[in-house]
Amino acid sequence: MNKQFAIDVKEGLSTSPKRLSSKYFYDEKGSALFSKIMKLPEYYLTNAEFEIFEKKASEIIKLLGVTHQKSFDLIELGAGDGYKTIELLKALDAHHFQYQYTPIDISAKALDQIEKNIHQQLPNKKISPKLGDYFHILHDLKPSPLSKVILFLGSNIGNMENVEANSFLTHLSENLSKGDKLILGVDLKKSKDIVLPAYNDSQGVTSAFNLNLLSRINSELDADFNTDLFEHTPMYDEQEGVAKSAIKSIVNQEVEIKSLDMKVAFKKEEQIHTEISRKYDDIIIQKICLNTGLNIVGKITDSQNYFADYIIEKQ
Ligand code: AVI
Repeated sequence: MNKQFAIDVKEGLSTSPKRLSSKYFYDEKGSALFSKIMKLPEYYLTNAEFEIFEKKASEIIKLLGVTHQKSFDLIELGAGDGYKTIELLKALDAHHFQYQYTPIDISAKALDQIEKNIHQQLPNKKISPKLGDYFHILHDLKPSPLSKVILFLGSNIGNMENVEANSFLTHLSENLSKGDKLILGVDLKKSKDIVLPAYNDSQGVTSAFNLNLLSRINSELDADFNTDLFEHTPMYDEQEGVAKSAIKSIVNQEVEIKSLDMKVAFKKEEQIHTEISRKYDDIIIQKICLNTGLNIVGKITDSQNYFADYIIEKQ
């Protein structure tokens, strides 16, 4: 049993309002559902960022300030299947840059997938995937004499509150040296008509992704959630620029979680908050970079201005 999961579920379902962390979405089934989400027509984020890497890789490379004389480390945090990054690798190779690509992920399956994808598209490319915690690995890589370019794409930072994002960037910055760069991919603030469907798709994949958290509690903590009695509830606060997902109980009910020796009562309409997906503008990016030792040096957007990759430098 995952001890931290048990502790967090117990705490999250004992407080009011109830909450469960989105970091627990990604068990095997959840990761497969997220891969499906990224291919949904409503989930514009992936295509928008792909377009940036496909069409504007040269601009990105210019802002990175890398030179042909010196090799560098290209390190990706939470690499997934590498779909977007491969476009950057192709551009770097086409311009004969020397670099070592290190994707880091906590999932061995994701790293296998990225190796396969790179092997298919760039058969001569040698990569050095690392399995584990981002910061442990970055700490180990810090002594390398090569300069670093870190990739943190897909608006993954948007699943953190601003304060949390600020400490994440502080921690990241501590593991970098002067002049190292970060490419931070973020979803931009935009109208509800575009954002909300991305979190409420017509095929119900996002709903299954959210409700899978209850199935995970059932299987890992011996609980009896009936997922038919709960509903995926997405919201988007346009003013704040935050999409929020919750799971709503559709009846008054009680759920037993045997491993936690706990019974949880739900009122009809009561919600469990599961995820925030923040959308950004320049002001919020500046705010989360404040006092981190990181400076924004550039911003590249897609043609519809849906998504941005900020180029950020360690001072
Ligand atoms: C991983 N993360 C950036 C996704 C997002 O858009 O917040 C997770 C997700 N949740 C629902 N759909 C996708």
